[in-house]
Amino acid sequence: MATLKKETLLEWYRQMVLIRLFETRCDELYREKKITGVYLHLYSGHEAVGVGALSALKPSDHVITAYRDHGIAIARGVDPKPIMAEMMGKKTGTSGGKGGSMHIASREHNFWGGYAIVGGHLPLATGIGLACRYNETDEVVISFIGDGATNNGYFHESLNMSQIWDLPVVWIIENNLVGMGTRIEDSSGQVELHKRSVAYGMKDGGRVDGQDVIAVNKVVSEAVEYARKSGPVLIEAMTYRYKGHGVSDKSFDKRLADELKEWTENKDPIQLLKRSLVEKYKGIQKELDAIDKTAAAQVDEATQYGLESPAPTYEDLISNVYV
Ligand SMILES: Cc1ncc(C[n+]2csc(CCOP(=O)(O)OP(=O)(O)O)c2C)c(N)n1
Repeated sequence: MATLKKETLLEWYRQMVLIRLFETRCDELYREKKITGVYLHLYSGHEAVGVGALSALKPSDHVITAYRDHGIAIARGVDPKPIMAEMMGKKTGTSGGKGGSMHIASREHNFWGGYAIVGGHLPLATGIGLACRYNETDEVVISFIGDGATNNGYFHESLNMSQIWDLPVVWIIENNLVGMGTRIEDSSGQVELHKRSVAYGMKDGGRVDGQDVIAVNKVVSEAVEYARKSGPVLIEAMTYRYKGHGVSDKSFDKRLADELKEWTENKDPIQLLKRSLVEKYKGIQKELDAIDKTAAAQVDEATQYGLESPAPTYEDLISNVYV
């Protein structure tokens, strides 16, 4: 923390607060049936992983993730307005309203999505890494991976090939201890998932506290620099999701009530950073309050934008659809 600028820390705080408020609003809008669809996966609790990791990238670098993607899009700098419109299935959404919450993407930000098939985006991350090397750029790809995706065949194929070809991919496992309702110890023989790197001869980026944005940024920054020059790295960030698998999953909260209490009361990434900032900088509370207020207004604005945006027309719906 000593070597980081106050502005940097405040920017990370701002992004994390914006994500949390955005997700909380999405939860409400889903209950009001303004956002529809079978699932809506919130990033609440994971904020420090996305924000810490993506702050290590340049705009020319690449990002890809699974379906818990709204927070990643915000951390990548995508405007919350089209993200919200996408969730409401509106024409002004990031994918014209045809993708929905699991398929947020922005070409302009080299944010390649948002994928619903568990592990399905991992070969794409390898492919983007191959394109970076083939075109002789110095670009890097960050691919987020759920712990539940690490036992899917795509994980093996994608990580192995990235190592064979020394591709510039930083693989970040967001280990939130469960895949839907299955505990990591019930799905993996090796529960320290970063150790999977040994199987591929890949650089082990280790296990990082995913609730500590500063720690995440440090580990990922080193990995990004390594990946630019040398090849892939595997990192495991320990985190926790504060809501159910999707917003309609109630059983999760009941089953793990004690664990949830511990992670929300003592390991909330926003509160941890806030505490450090208040200790270090006298009188910073006013600045933090102003950031909270601006973020809340931005979420209101995004909600209004989504609600007022038109639905896609029939022509919109049949465009860019290939059979
Ligand atoms: C190939 C495939 N199998 C099963 C599913 C159903 N499914 C959706 S999410 C999920 C759990 C994934 O957990 P994890 O990768 O840990 O991500 P998290 O939800 O914890 O972020 C499963 C099994 C799916 N979408 N795709």
